Amino acid sequence: MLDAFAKVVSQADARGEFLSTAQLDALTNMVKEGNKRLDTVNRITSNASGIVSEAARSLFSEQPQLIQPGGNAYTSRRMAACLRDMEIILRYVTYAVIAGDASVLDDRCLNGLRETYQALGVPGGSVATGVQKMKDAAVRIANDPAGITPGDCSALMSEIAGYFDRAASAVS
Ligand code: PEB
Repeated sequence: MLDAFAKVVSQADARGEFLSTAQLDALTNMVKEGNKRLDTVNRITSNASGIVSEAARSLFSEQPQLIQPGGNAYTSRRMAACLRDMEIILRYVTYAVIAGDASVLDDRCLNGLRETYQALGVPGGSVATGVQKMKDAAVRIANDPAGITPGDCSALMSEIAGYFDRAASAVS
């Protein structure tokens, strides 16, 4: 598991070189813009259950077969497992955002997840749709200009969207 700092250290060490100017510039920018990252993680974290339930409600209204008899979210046990899975994925996305690096998401959440769903008979494409819906909700909440110092958060928002996309393509 790496963060943005450990990542460049390991890359530089693998080449036996000092940190490059480009690497230092990228980290300088990350520090300078750090409050945006912290605020974003704070907002997503404190709205996590709303993000999960909004996304799940929308998924089940688009794919009602999931909650009908025989569906993969039918019975409270499977519904609970589904909501829990979405929450786990969202939690690892927040870890990746704070770290500024996807490796924690890859190593501890996504690795082997597609195979797990295949073995369980859970439709990965539907999980991916749920993840995309969490992305929309999370970016909307994180990018809301209300009640915060206004600024350009576009780069951070596309980084965040990238972590959700990574999760969605890992399961579909
Ligand atoms: C992954 N999900 C399930 C299981 C595991 C995971 C390991 C099997 C064990 C269990 O039921 O607890 N666990 C989960 C995860 C990590 C982890 C992401 C990462 C660290 O440790 N059903 C649907 C939707 C979808 C869904 C499409 C979006 O209709 C999910 C939610 N996951 C789902 C369901 C089950 C499951 C298990 C329904 C239960 C399957 C079953 O027992 O029939």
